[in-house]
Amino acid sequence: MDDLRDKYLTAIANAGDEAALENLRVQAVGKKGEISLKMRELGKMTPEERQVMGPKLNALKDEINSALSAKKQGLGDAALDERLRGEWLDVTLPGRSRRNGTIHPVSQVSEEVTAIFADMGFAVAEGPQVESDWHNFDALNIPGHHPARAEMDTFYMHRDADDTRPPHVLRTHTSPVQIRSMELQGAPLRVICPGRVYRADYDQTHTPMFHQVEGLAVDKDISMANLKWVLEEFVKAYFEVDGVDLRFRASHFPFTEPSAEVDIRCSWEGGTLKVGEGDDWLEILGSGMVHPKVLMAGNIDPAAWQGFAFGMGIDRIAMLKYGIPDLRAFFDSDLRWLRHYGFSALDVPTVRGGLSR
Ligand code: 2NL
Repeated sequence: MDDLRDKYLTAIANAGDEAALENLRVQAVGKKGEISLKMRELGKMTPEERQVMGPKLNALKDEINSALSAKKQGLGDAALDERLRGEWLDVTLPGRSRRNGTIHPVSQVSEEVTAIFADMGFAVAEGPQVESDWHNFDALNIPGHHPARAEMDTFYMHRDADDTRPPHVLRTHTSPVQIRSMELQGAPLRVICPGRVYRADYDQTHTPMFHQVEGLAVDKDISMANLKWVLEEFVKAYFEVDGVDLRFRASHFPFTEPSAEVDIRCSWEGGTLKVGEGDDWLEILGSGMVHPKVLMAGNIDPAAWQGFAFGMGIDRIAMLKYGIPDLRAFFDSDLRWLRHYGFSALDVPTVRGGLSR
């Protein structure tokens, strides 16, 4: 027994790493280890022998187990010390100039759009991405049976089977934020609402999450003429051109009456977009005069106030301005793509200082 004890305690003390230690553990106290086999022999002994040998073997097993775990702890500490020596870092060194991350085109364009509309007196409003179906649909004159609800490929939140309330939705547009702005602030009002929106659609030109910016101006005597001027100013500033022709095409949205889709004059010479020249037209946004029912949903009296509203896709106008061909790459988090299409965090877009440099 003493030989056994000396043999293992010496070997444990000399074990060089955790693998060697594990081998020793198996050899000594593993299922078929030397000590375990000895313990199995207790059964063949006389009761008197067993009374002496049993406690001795148990004590030896305990002693070896504690030596094993003490050594294991020591080896672990040594390994950690070794690793920490290797990972030593001088935090007083100056920062490296090679930046990895960049500002994503979606963030850049949101900032650009915000700067342009801020310059025309629009505030930025934000709201929840999980919306009540009332704010997302009913308030916007899209009742339960309306085909627009089905067309929107809405994501519905879970409801228990015995819960009869309509389920919340992932907002399909940022319009509910404007409803909330009307409820909270009343008229007069000028806001833009940029943010994430969700529709169950995925192909070359659609992702289930994308970005939208909508604008709303409510005041006395607001007309389509005001809408046209604001949009013209926006397009010129955004595409950084001196002049641009806008074309208003009659359209239909449940939340505006009349409604118009807006195209801008452009050319695609050599595959690159030029805004303000050429004979092609490019659709960039939808707009119209706010439907009286929508003003009422926002607690604004449509007999006293009018408003215009518009909405456009941020991802889409980012692709157009910066020549980005594939929408899906927007959401791949690919650093190489970001280094190519991303922007410097230090160049903050302003109307007078320049939007993109
Ligand atoms: C599009 C068209 C549009 C609106 C959004 C809106 C919001 C309120 C009231 C009335 Cl609260 N209208 N938003 C109006 C017209 C068009 O978006 O093609 N978006 C990508």
